[in-house]
Amino acid sequence: MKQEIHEKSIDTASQAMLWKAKEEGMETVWDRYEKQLPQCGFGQLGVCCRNCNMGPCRIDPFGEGADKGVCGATADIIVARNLLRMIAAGAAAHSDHARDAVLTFKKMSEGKAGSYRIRDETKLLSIALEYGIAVEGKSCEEVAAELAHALLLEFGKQDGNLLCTKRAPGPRLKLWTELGIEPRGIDREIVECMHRTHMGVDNNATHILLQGLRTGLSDGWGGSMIATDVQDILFGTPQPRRSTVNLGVLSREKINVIVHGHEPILSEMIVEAAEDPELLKLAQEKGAIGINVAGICCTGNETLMRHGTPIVGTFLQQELAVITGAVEAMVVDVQCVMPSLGELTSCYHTKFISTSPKADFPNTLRMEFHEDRAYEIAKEIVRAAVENFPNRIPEKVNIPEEKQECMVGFSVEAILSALGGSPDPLIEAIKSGAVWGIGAVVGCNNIKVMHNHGHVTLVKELIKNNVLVVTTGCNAIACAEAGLLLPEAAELAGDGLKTVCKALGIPPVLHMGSCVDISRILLISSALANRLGVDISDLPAAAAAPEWMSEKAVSIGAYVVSSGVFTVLGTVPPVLGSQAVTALLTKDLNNVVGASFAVEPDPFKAADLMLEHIDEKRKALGLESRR
Ligand code: NFS
Ligand code: SF4
Repeated sequence: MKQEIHEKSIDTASQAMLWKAKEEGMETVWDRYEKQLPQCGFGQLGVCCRNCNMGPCRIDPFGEGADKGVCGATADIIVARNLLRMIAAGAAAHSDHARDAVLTFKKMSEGKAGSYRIRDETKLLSIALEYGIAVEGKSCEEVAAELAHALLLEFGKQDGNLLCTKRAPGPRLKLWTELGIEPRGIDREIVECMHRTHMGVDNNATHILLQGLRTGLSDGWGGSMIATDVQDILFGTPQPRRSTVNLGVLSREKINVIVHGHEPILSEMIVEAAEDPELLKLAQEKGAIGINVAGICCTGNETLMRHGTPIVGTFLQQELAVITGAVEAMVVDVQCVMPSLGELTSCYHTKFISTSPKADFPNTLRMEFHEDRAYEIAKEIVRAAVENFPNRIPEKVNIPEEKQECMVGFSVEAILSALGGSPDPLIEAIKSGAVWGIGAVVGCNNIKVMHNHGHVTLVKELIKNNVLVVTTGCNAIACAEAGLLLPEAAELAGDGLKTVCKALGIPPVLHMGSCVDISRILLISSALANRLGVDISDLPAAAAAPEWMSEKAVSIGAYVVSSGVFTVLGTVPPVLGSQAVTALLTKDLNNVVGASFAVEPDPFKAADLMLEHIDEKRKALGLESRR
């Protein structure tokens, strides 16, 4: 199954870099995928188990070979256990990111992380109140210290439930409590997944999956939400601003520093260090006219929406950025960083700098990041990039022309303020049918899907049908590259949505941030449901992850569905080896949490499924519906 370059990505800048890679004999993720084909059928179905050393075991999907693992585990048990481990890993990634944000916040409050300060006092105070902290007569630092303490308790809590879930509408919270899936301590849920999937513990697929929902909820309404809150307090709550995206944001004359990964704790400092007069002077001495910081993946989304720092690309563009030959430093922290960057950067002048004490990669320059010396270390990193500029090899430099303008930074606060302070105008627009519904489209790129095709096609279909789209993660970057994050993109929307966007001056696709910021989507859903006096599952809303690949996406899927939102997956999760698990996820969950999953690789059909669902919900609310 050899793909031509124009079949690999819808983005012409990416295609150009794939041509360059071919000419220069560079291997990319597309080549490695081809070498993996055909991928293992047992793995695709989720029916292999390595959870103990009597295995590995696998179940024959055709019913001819083994129908049980050595211990007697059936396909249902094995598939459910594997899925639970994916959820645990995803929830762990988001929540451990949150923990580091809270620990930085704590150090800041103790005066031990001098480079950081409180940027959003209002948010600090309102969240402190939510956690039952009295704020009167206390300094911001004192409040911050108490809040940090309360937030840290959420991770290691041994009694009671998470406090963040109280933000969910009453009926939803009640349902979780009745089902026994109201999350307890965040770490506890993740540990319990690992315990339950150990050989000979939890061997009932439904029971296993309920733990999956609870763990997902501890991510969405716990870890991810805490990450968003604390990052807003420390770095500012995003407000709408303009920026540019795609490989063309790399500069020919400036030093290019890419920040890639997920945690803004470091990238915030890099953005600041890139404006340091001393480093700017050094840059000039090295023959550059400045320092250009640009992002990839979610750390990119974080600096994009808070500072307007440009974005180089989505997950599948990380290697292509290096192949431009114009990157002085690829600075990475955690998550979604391909280890292949080690070998690739060594073929160019690019310095591959790994910074997280948790994450090292082949061939990196280790420059470990610690909050107490945050700015100093960020300066050292940027200095390493600046000093690398003279090593750029002019013959190897080819930066694609493509760069696209975008409007980003729609936090819940920003959306409400665009609406004049309350969700009512949006509710009125939904009632009148001008806005037919809300579509949350999120998630990764996956090499199994033509790069950005699923994202862009699905989102275009939705806005054409007057569905207002909210987006995060790599979908947001894909939409930005396709020009969909501009008020002018309202021209591509149906008449109703077009009118609303023009009246408010907003794009039809709202960039709400990084993947942990899907918590913002939960909160806006909660606000709409509360205002309408219904549950989230009653809203004319649907979600999709057209090109998902990460375990984080599995955890996200678990909490979005548990929160009551129908979710369409564009790539097939490894569950089809169990009819019971498949039926549970795609049907039976409806009777449990009022929402379920669907799997639909064709983005047009996926849009239809979402529209159908939105129609049903409109009808149930007594609103005009089409079908
Ligand atoms: Ni989300 Fe963001 Fe992208 Fe997927 Fe990776 S960067 S945290 S996991 S690939 S959307
Ligand atoms: Fe095989 Fe059971 Fe061990 Fe899994 S836990 S490897 S199915 S024996």
